[in-house]
Amino acid sequence: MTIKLLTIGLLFSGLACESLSAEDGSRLWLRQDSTAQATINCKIQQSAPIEKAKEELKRTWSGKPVVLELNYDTEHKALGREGYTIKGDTDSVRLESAGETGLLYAAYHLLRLQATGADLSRLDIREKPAYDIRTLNHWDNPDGTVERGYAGQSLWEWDKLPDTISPRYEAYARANASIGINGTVLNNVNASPETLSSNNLTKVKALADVFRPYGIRVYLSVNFASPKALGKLLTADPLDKEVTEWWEKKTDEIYNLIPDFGGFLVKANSEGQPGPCDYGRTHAEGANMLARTLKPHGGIVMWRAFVYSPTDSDRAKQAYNEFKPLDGEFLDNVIVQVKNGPIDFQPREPYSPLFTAMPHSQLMAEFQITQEYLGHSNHLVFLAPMWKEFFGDVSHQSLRAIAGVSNIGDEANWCGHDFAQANWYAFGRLAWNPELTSEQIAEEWLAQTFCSDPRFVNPVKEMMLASHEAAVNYMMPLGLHHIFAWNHHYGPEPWCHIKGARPDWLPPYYHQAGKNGIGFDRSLTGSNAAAQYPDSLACLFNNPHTCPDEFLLWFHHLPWHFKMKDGQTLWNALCHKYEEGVLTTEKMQETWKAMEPYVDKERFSRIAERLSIQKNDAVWWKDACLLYFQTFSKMKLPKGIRKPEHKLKDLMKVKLPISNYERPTKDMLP
Ligand code: BDP
Repeated sequence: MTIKLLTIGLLFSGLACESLSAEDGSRLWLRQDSTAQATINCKIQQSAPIEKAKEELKRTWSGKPVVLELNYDTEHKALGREGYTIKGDTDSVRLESAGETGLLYAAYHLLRLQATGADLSRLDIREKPAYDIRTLNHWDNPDGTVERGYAGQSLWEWDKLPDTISPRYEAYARANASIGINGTVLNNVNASPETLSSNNLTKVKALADVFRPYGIRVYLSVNFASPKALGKLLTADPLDKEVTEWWEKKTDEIYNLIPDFGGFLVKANSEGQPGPCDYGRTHAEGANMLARTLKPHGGIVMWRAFVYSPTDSDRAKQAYNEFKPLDGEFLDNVIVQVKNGPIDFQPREPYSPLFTAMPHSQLMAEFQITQEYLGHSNHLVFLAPMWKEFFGDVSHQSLRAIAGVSNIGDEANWCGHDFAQANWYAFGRLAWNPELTSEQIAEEWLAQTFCSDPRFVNPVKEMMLASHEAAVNYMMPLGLHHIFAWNHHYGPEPWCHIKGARPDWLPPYYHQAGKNGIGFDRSLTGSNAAAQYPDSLACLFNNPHTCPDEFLLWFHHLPWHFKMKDGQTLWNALCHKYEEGVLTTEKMQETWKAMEPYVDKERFSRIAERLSIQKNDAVWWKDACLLYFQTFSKMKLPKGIRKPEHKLKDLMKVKLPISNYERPTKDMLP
């Protein structure tokens, strides 16, 4: 944690906007080069992370001499192997750490200060990451597709590994290290058993070798039935001796190749994946069996709590019902990985009640960086404010680690949308220090990725900070959730009905709109999911007059005429929220238009085009939802709400020809 954080006052002596040559976005936030001959003093021999630190400083640093030193005094030992100090006076800057990776992080910190135009005359910084484990989760498949990925194909060229090493692997590691990410789960949680084949493991080793100098450990998602599918055993029962032995042998094989392998991520008994419950065992029994095999090697198990099945029980309650009774049963190298909300990465969710219900277990938060439910890489939605809302409710000290589902693919600009890079960046920065503000992160990212001129940074920062609320407003305001189109989750389909489909995958299950009103009753009179929260919160959520507006329809089914806190009817409030969402996207377009002088042509027009899609989509969402809900409310659109541009019957016919790993192109959209 930052003990003394130098406020980045953005003095704007940093990167000016003078170079407006075309940019494809591939350099991310690491675009600074320096022709100055920096003096770097470092006596430490033969250390890969330190070589990288020196390389980075030589490439970019243009200030006074830098001294890098390992220091094992009490201060630095307390900061750990990844923590560091930066101290600078008029003559030199000293980077010190008790670990080699700490020095690499210190170098990136110093370069960030330079790039953002911070005052470098006196430096006195101490840093220690909030979590030891800060991972990206890639949902990448062996065939090169990326589940819920909207930036092209997977970065990993499995068919060419281990012989061909793409230069992008190192660029990826460098970008992660520059923001403190120190772990990567390479493959989809819907894991193929082939992941653990000997052939595949040699490829994983090749990647691990590239990432190691940057302080990044590799992890794998594993299929719980691997002993059957790959090992040809008759069972995958975690209490079976042969099964345990199979895992032990596999684990030994992995560690022979990759001595610093991080461990396994497991999605078990969820959405059709195999797991211990197939054999009448609990999640704890399954997780602990794997944990025991990893323990001698120093590896961990990240066991996901994303479970639900098509029962009568409210989906929002199921993970808690299944995991809470297991609190205290997990071994000490198991971390239960919980999505931020109780359902599934919706535009806004209350926090998952598991975070305050398992005091005797190690928990980690899983955020989704890729915008499955937020307009894919077509919409500009800056996610730091959403993650900060989570940290506002869940104390970051109560967590053991943090994971983010990656938005990275093989497109030149990595993330599909140039501004989606900001979400990768923000995830890393918050995983290091959850106390940073969204504003500070946006400023840093903009200054490094574009330029530090306040005439650019200030308005664009405001646009970023307003973007998440805008998306909630034009998609699912007032606590509505999961009213997306079937499967690909792009665009509205509140009417969606698919014969034979699980009800809890269909929007009407969630919005419950009818002539009597709208919303999911999770209060005492309904599913009572509110009772899974601590009493003070449950009490607040239970009463529609005290429940925060942003969660009103998450916890309550209310009549269309329900009187809101500000006196207007629920129907009117809903209409105004949708309108507000559209208005903000229009404002975003205007803001961006005025930024033309500060941005290279290539990125300027690419972003402008995406903003126009976003605005059209916002209108589509507003029209679809209001016209559809109006068939129940039978109420007029209030004053101030612009007339719909579409007809409901036309919107109900829209079917986008995309799978769950593609973003739609403009010509497909209404
Ligand atoms: C849902 C996604 C699905 C993932 C699942 C998960 O729609 O593709 O496999 O989450 O997290 O959000 O396991």
